[in-house]
Amino acid sequence: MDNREGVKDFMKMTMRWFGEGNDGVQLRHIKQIPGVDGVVWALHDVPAGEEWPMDKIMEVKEQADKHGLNIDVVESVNVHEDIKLGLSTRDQYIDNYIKTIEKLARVGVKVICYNFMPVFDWTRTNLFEEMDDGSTALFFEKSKIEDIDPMELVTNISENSEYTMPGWEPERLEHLADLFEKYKGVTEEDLWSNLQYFLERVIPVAKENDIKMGIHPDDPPWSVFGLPRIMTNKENVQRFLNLVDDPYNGLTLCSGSLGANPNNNVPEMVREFADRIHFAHIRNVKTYENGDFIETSHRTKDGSVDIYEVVKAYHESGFTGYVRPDHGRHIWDEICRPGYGLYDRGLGIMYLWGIWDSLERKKENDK
Ligand code: DNO
Repeated sequence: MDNREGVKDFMKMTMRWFGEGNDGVQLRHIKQIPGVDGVVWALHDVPAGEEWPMDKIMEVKEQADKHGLNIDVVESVNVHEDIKLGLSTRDQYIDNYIKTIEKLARVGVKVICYNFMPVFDWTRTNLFEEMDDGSTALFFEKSKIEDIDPMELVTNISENSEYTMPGWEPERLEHLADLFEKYKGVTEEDLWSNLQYFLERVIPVAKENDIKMGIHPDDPPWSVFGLPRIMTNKENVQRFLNLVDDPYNGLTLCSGSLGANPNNNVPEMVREFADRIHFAHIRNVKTYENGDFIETSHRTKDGSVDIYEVVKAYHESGFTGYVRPDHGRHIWDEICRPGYGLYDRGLGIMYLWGIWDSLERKKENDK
C-alpha cells in the first residue's frame, strides 16, 4: 500500500513508460520507486491524426492495473500537422482527436499532454554528450543547429538511437521536405489562430469528459530551422491561456524546456500559472552563454534551473497535479532510450520528493 494514499494535498508523482517490452523500463521497476502512483503513457504506434483503438487502450489499462499503477496521464495525443497548418483537412483530424478524448475518459484518464510545435517536437544535436563524470546526456549545440540540414539531423539522431523517439516518428519525418514546403509563409500569428481553432473545438469536449488538456512548451523555446514556435515564454503562455479561458485549457509546464532560455524564470511562472498547470515536467538543464544547453541531474547545484525553487513554488501554490521527473542522464552504463533510463529518473524522483517532504515537514512544524 502506498503510504500517500488518501493524502490529497500532495503532488502526484508519475513516470513515463513506453510499454511493456518496448524498452528496458518495465511497470514492475516503476512500481518500486517510492512515491510513484502512475505511469504516463501513449499508444506510440498510432500515427498522429488517427483515432486511438479502444482495445489497445484497454490493454494498457489492464497491464497498469496489475501493478497497481494509474494511467491518469497521457503524453501525448499528438496533433496532426494539418491542424497546425490550418489546412481544410484539419476537421477530420480534430474529429478523430475528439473521439480519442472520449475513449480515454472511459478508462479514467484525467490529463492529456500535447504540443503545438511545427514538424519537430523536442530538438537536440547530440543524444549522448559525454559529461565530466562519464555519464552522457542530451545536448543542444546552437551553432550546429544553425548549420545543419534538418534531414541530416534526423538521420544523425535516428542512427544514434535504436529506439524510435517520441516526436521523431520516422513515418512523419520521412515527409520532411514536403512539410517544410507547407510551412513556408506560415507565421507565428497563423500558428496562434490555428491553435485557437483547435482549442475551441477540443476544450468543450475535454470539459464534458472531465479531462484537462495540458499543452507542452516548445523545446527549445525558440524557433528552429526557421519554423514558427509560440509556446516559448511567460507572455505567450498567458496569451495561450486567454485563447480559451477555461481551467480545462491548461499547461504541461516543463522546467527544462522553458529553462533552456535563461530569461524564463520558471519558479515565477509556476506561481503565476499554478491553477492552470495540470502536469509538471521537472528537470534541470545547464545553459551556456552561447545558447548551448545540456540536460543535467535534477540537483539544483548541477544545472541552471533552481529546482529547489521550482518545487517550492509548486508546494506553496498547493499544487496537487501530476508531476514527472521528465528526462534523466544515462548513468551506470544503462542502455536505454535517450533521456528515459530508469536510474537517473529514479534519482530525480527522490530529489523532488526530498525537497517536497522537507517543505511539508517545515509547514507542519511551523503550524
Ligand atoms: C520529450 C518530451 C516531448 C513531449 C511532447 C509533448 O522527451 O518531453 O516529446 O512529450 O512535446 O507533446
